[in-house]
Amino acid sequence: MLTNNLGYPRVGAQRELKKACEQYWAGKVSQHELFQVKSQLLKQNWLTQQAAGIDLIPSNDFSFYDQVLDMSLTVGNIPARYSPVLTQNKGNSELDLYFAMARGYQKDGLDVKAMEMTKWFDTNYHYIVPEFLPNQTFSLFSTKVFADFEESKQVLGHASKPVLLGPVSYLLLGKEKEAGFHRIELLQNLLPVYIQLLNQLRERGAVWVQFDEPFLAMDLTENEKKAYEYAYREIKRQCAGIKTLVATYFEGLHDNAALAATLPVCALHLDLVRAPQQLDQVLPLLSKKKSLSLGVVDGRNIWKNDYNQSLELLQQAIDQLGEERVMIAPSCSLLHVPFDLDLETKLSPEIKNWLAFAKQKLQEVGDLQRILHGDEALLLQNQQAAALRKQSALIHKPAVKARTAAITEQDAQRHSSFASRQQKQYEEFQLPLFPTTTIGSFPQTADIRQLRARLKKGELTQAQYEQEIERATEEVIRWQESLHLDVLVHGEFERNDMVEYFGELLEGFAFTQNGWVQSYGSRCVKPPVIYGDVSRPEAMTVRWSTYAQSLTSKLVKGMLTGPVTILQWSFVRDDQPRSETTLQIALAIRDEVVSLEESGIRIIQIDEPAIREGLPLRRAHWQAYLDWAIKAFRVSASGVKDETQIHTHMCYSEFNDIIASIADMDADVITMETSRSQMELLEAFADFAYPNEIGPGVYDIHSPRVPSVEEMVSLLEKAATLLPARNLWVNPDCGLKTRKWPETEESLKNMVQAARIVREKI
Ligand code: MET
Repeated sequence: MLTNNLGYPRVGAQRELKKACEQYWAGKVSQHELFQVKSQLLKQNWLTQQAAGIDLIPSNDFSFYDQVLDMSLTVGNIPARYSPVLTQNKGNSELDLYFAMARGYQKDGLDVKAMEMTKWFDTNYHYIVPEFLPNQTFSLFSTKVFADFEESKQVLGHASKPVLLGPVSYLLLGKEKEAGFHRIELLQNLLPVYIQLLNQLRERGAVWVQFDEPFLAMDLTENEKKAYEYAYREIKRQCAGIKTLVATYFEGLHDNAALAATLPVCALHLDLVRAPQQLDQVLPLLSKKKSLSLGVVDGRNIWKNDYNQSLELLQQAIDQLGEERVMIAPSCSLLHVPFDLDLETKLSPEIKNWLAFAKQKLQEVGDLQRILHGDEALLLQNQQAAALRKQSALIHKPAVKARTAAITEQDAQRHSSFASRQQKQYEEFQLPLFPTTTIGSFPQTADIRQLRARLKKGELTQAQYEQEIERATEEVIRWQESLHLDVLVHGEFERNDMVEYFGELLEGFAFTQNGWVQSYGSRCVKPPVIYGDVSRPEAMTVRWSTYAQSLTSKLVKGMLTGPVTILQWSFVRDDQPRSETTLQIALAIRDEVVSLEESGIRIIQIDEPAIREGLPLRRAHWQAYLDWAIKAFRVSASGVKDETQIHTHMCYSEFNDIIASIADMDADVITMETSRSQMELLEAFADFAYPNEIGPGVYDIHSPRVPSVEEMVSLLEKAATLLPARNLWVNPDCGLKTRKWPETEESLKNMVQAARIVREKI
């Protein structure tokens, strides 16, 4: 029985890679120094895995930016617009080309934008999207995979297991840049490079090679299924003597089980955390001699493994296949969990005893093997920790559980229909047609961030800090008045982050000091940990909203983060369904909404930017998710009277296929990202005859560019041809937190002007 690991976090315990890369980009360290940092990190990672007793230790799982981009460089898939980076400046290296593709390049008289980036399946990791052209050919370009393999041999004293993004998933992750073909048709052209890679790896002494094929666990067309058969048949035919392991994760194989189980490869990896029931399905289908790698340790969450459960699955496989055909592994690459729990010195010891980060998870894989070989004490220890967690008073709040159990249909329902609410709100607010507003945050400048840092260090008292935040809030209220915006916001200066801020004020959340997880490139996030029943000990935003409202006779929107977004951007409990945790958060937010209303706030926005990204990977599971997610939003929004206007905000919005559910949220107003798509999205809302009010973003806040009055007028005119004018709002795409003040002012002035013009024209 072998132990297997699919991938390891690469940014370093103290984000060493982030720092080194950023210094390299700033020209402060040389490429040689950057590679030294890489070697240092790799060495530590490999030795940690070796010490934990992992047999199949990955190499080529390291990346300076992204493993999909690495694959593009490996197979020479470099869009032509980046070639000048090497030809124009002879001093540039392959690495500079690589970073140019990842981040754009503005030097040497060149100005090329970065390649597109998007989310890696349902994680918060972002990859660089490969681009494909008809009849494109490929050739081996970057030899990083060999270099890393050689380096691992030096460190480990034996062969590591190189990890390659599999050819079918590599193609499916990309995008066609021209019409008239499907990228999967390029498989024939791509495969020779993979075969070359494998043969060279074998010559260098590789025994096992891992192909990541997450798409095998997704919905596939017939053509895509055939591509799988073809690819791995060819690999087997042309690469004798190398052991191939195909890794699937994030979902179960479902209808692809027979396909996966009979692929001509040596081993298949299954994610038994996400889909434990697939073991029953796959075992009888598995072709003779093939091994199974059982992903029993959760690579997506931070809880200690439940050894009883894992052992049951492992034993089931051993009984059928024999020990020599079973591998023990984490469910997916450990890239998605923080590095090392031992570095957390401030977590309560009770909570810490429930957790495992990457390093501890490797230990768990080793432990499971040791238990199967007779080490009973390890099992006992694990059972004790699990029992303590089950009964902990920190987790279980009977009052919270009773409250979610008692939620009624009515709790998820506003008092009256939208039409009658809309009438009442018109009369209440007397807003003009095309009312102008913003999404909530205003520039978080260095001095605002410093206030928080100084408060943390004790250089400011709480009172001094609050005074400074009040000053910033007052200034931004006066400023919005001077711009003649119709509905104001308080600016969110008191918030570090839209989830962390609420997590810190709610019960049931814990925070780490070093729990960094790579989000994209050098950017890392530190998701909060939801460990227990969630409740709201006291009001969270009332103080700031009422302060802002007290300064002005204009309406100030209250500003909250919605339950689904808080869930999505945290590590969540594994001891109850996600839907239950979301409902608990929904009740806490509902209480906040009611408190805001009671304190005189008449418009309240509940942001749900993450609703779309929470969608399950398989379409068959969408509806079940949407049912509870939309319900949670409605519970959070429905405690108020008809006259109180509920807004929601969404970005990254590809809503076409879930528009009925968006409508079902029944927010009085939805604001969203549309400007980059020239209001295309609105067409879907129009086709659906979406009844409630909408604020389609009229300009893109992701760039410092100031939009002209004319372009916003024309977007609004287009919107007014699609939806009734009386239902339209005017606002930017998203919050303005990352912008600077001068461009924000220019842009909003133009936006207000555009609204005026459109009001007169219509
Ligand atoms: N209210 C939030 C803001 O303006 C919404 C952000 S959505 C990613 O920053």
